[in-house]
Amino acid sequence: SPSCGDGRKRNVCYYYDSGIANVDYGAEHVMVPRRVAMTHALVASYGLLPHMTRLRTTPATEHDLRAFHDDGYVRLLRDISPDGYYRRHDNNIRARARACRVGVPDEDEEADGGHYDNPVIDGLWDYCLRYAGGSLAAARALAAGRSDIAINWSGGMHHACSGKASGFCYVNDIVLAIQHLLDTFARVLYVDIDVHHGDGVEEHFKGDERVMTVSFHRYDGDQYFFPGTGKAGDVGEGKGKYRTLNVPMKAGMDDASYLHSLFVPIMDTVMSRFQPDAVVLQCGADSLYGDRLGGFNLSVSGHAACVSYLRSCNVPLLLLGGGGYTVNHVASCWCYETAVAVGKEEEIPDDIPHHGYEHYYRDQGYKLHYPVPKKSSIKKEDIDKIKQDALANLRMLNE
Ligand code: TV1
Ligand code: CA
Ligand code: ZN
Repeated sequence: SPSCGDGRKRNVCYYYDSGIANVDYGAEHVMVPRRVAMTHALVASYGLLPHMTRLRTTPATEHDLRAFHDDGYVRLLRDISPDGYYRRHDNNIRARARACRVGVPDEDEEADGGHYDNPVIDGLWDYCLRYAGGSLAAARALAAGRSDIAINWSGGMHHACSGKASGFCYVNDIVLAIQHLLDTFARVLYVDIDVHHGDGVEEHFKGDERVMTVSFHRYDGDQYFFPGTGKAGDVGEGKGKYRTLNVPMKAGMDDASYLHSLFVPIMDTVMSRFQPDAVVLQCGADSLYGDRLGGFNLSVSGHAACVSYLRSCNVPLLLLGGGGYTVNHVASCWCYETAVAVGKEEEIPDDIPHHGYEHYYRDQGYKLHYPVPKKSSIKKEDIDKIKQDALANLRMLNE
């Protein structure tokens, strides 16, 4: 049964590459890779590292990326640099970049005044190889049976497509990791709790019967919310039909509605119908209360309950990062989820320990579990409808 929760110790492998910490998307940009260094510092200061196997990550290779990405796109990521692109006015690389949506604004962004989702940044190629390398190393550890739970908080870049960048994501480490898991595991379940739709992963596996993708996300219908896809009626196609599940929700989702009314009943059904041999969970922390972009009201413990749920299923589990734009909240969340992975969540104190990034937590009173609003604006009828739509789609699976 999916709820075979037990206190058994898990062998947790943790991948952190400090080479990612100094990557800079630009002064104004909302994506801040330093949040992963903050997470790591918090994990260390809570004394969680000795409970895990900490493994060196080796950057992915060009060959690794080609398992999913187009040749021309891989070459562009390798060849482009801020100097060559912004200053030398190389028309060839500009044309290639435009085609791959790197460093160029889309129509709406142009109007926004030059805020590019996917800028040409210093060390772009190295950054892509490193975060993808972490997810691949984690997938290898699970496939080899060396680990029960493997963690790469730098990964989870779910929007990247085979030939283009999208939504702050250049390389899709999730697709690469799932492809690797499929060499060993017959059925892989992908679950995405980032506030945005996991479109890049869904798109690649929508016709593949071996992979089921489930995304919980904000979807505003006519009111556009990035990336604008992921309605309940999108269920996959061909042999993969009904192995794509979308759970679209309005802003304001709280723990009770998200977890008890949707996540748990839906995932109970997914687990019993699909019976995966491995699970990949994208833990985007932009679904937390107070995120700069998200608009959901989840608490750290509500978000982490999703991790706890999947851990209790006793299936090899890959935990990845993703979105998350209020960096102190992100680090609090991923640190607590690391504690959940090693089974120490009840032992770590709520007071943030003294450490180098301590001052970032001032706004949350130096508490790991910062407060979220008690009152909810979510209507029970709306939640029931979302749940019924999801369960109706799941009834079609294996019929
Ligand atoms: C530079 C500087 C870029 C400030 C981007 C918010 C910025 C955003 C910025 C931003 C921002 C988006 C769109 C519009 C598509 C564009 C990691 C129709 C204050 C996984 C990606 C969201 C989410 C992209 C990624 C989105 C993830 N929102 N300030 N950009 N055009 N882009 O809406 O799922 O979390 O916002
Ligand atoms: Ca999602
Ligand atoms: Zn997101």
